[in-house]
Amino acid sequence: MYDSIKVYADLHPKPVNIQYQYGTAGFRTLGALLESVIFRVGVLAALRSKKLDGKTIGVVVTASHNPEQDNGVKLVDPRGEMLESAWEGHATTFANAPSSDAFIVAVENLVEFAKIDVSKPAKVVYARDTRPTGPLLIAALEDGLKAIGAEGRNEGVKTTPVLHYLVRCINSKGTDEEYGVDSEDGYMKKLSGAFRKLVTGKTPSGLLIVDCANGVGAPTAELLMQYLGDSIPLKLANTAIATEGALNNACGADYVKTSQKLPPSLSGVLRAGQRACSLDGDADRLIYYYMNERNQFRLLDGDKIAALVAAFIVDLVKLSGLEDRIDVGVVQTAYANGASTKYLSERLPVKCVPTGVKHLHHAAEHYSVGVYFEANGHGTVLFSSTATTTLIKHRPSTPAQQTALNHLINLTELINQTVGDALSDMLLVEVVLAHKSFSGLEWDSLYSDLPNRLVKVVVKDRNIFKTEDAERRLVSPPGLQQKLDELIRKYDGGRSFVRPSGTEDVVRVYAEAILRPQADELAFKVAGLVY
Ligand code: NG1
Ligand code: ZN
Repeated sequence: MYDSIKVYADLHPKPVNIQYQYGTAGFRTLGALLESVIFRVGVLAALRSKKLDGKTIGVVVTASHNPEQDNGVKLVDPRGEMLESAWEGHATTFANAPSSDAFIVAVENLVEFAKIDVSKPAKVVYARDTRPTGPLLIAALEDGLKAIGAEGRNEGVKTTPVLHYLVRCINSKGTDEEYGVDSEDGYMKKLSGAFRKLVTGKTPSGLLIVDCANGVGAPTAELLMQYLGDSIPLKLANTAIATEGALNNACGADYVKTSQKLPPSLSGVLRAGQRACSLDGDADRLIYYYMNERNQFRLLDGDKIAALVAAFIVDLVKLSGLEDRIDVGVVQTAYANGASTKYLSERLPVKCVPTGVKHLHHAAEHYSVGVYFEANGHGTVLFSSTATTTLIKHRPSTPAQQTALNHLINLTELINQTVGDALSDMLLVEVVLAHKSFSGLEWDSLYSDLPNRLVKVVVKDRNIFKTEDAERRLVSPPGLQQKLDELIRKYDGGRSFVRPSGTEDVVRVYAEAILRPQADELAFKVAGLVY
């Protein structure tokens, strides 16, 4: 095994003077710099599979909302969840081994440290997004699998959540927790079947425009539409996956959330009262928006989705008579708008955790039904296995209870339990809007966002910024938090925090206040203190 790894590793040498880090979104940098990393990730994925007795591990080659020239890679654990944290460190060690010999030593160390029986089988399923560097990187990944003798299953171009779904299906096959048919079609059938049941008898609230960010969400949404038929009127926009430079360019969820603007390609297309949504480059983030009657753009972000969905589920749990047996909770990060936290806290328990989907996901697992969304549109709803069993076994005493129960059971099928999926989340939002007969305006009126500002500050060393209390307070550099507290106190409804980014070499400053100019001023003053 080691001889073969060495031969292949020499084909994919590590560039000198570059340090890689498996961060909250896996490895991510210029696609041209990732060949050696992805080769090594292939070997790592196979070792993880061997460690877990031949269970299938997933690998997705994507850089999500980043520019087209970037790329990245994430590993998926057997239940379709993100890679266990301890192995993130192993991934970083593998990626940074300076030579093929050093890489072999790293492999030997891991085998010994993690007590891996290398004679076990290894299975890896993988996919990529639409980036031009994808095919070359997939070839490097395949070399990694060949080098160690792992069985690979190439899923071609797929969204991140589809790959997570596939991993869960493959590993749960034949168990009593079977998750679904292990194909993209199987997933689309599952989603569309549950959606149709949930909207039976409801009137869809008009055409929904779906901005696909010129990425992998486009072909997937097209396939989904075939399964949805006339159950929902959808129109896809920004579907140019073959156009160079188009991916995430002036479109997509990140563009809309960050610039708080309509993608220029939709201006003149989206009419007053009409709503649209944007996916990101790997279709795991979703942002909604609409034009109000004065033709102004209004954003409906991840916090608004959480508010809409959590309140809907709480009502269904009450209506089905399961209030005492199923607890619903929401998980947010410090970036959640203060108004959303207030709205949600008045209705159900809300927990704040550090940034990054894995923290939200784990915290959501502590509830029977855990709703989590980042403000930027990453999120899903988790039903615990006890809750799912309770739903299936419950015998309601009235027809109204039965209807609510059926809706909850169908929601467990509609919502991706492994990771947030923009398309599944979109259908979820549409279900709630149809049930409540809400337009964008009514949804928006659940609460009014506090004006807020997010700025990036480039600092000499972001590692000196250390936080506590779910990243809401700084413990280092010493004395800085006290200065921030003094400043924040001067602003009506002021809230601000500073944290180092996990994906970029910057420090992020977030600020909100009752009035727009104050939120802006607070953000810039805090940035001044940080710089
Ligand atoms: P960082 O760069 O650590 O702030 C960003 C997002 C996270 C999450 C990750 C992973 C913000 C402020 N931060 O993390 O929410 O989505 O990327 O993609 O949006
Ligand atoms: Zn993404």
